[in-house]
Amino acid sequence: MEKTRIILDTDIGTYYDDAVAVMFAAQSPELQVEGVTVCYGDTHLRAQIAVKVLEIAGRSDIPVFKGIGVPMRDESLMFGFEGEGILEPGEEPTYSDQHAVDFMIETIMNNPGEITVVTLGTVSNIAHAIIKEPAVVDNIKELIMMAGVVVPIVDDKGVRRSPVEEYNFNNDKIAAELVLRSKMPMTLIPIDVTLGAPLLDEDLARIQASDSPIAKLTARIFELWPPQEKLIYTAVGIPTEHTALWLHDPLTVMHAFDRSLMTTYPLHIAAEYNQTPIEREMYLHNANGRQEMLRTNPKKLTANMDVALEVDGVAVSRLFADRLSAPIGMGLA
Ligand SMILES: [Ca+2]
Repeated sequence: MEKTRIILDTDIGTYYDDAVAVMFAAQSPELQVEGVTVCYGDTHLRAQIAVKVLEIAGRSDIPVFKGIGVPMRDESLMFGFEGEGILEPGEEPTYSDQHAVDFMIETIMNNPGEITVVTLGTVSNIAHAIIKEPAVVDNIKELIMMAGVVVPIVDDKGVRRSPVEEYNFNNDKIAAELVLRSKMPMTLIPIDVTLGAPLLDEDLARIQASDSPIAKLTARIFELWPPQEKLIYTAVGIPTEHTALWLHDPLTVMHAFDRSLMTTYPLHIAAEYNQTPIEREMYLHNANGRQEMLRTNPKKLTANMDVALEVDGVAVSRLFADRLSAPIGMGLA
């Protein structure tokens, strides 16, 4: 089997699903994970968390690279539940000395047309890679991003069930703008689609019943998460009865090797700015004192990327549980 070669770029540590997405990638025989790169905020801590997660998954062969922590403009938000349940107190795993941006450039340029970059956080690292080596745009195979909102979800009573702005693009808006304009081959997996893929109860039960170290870690993360998710939902004004164990990031990794799980359409997506209707303490105000948010509404222009619009949530949940309840080492096959 020819493996899909990926660089997995993640803000592991803040939200629960990055850690399980890294374990999912490590357990996928279809993937050759060239490296895990980390972005946004405390990238030293995130790199350490990634090393620990890969060690638990029996994949210390996958190198980890610290990347860009500071957004291109000085505004950001941070949920901050950093790696709870993953690193033991005082534990200091070590990672590569090479910078994530240099690793991305080197890997893409040495393997023209071979490397897919999958981003699960801000797109800061790939944006910096484009600035430092513009030829990555012509040499990358594909950029798959979990980011943006394309069709905000409203339920039959007219209540909003998904955010109108999305965290990953908004945590480094200038990087997002730069990447969206880059003309590289791109697929966008927006949050309105990933909200169609919750982990189903029977699949969670399979993970909880497994003795494998990744299943145990996944079960622990899923236990810690729901109260934090409720806090976040409350903060962004979404009814908390709609919370679930969303598989945003694992779903995005799946798309690197399985195109049957989501339906994609070619669309034109560009960054535009709106003032947010919701006052949020967690957002820093920009220089004008405004809470300006990046939106990604499709435009009636020539398509510049593929955008996921539908997902087979049951198949996603099943595949996720298959891999995370299995014995470790599956990805080495
Ligand atoms: Ca993430």
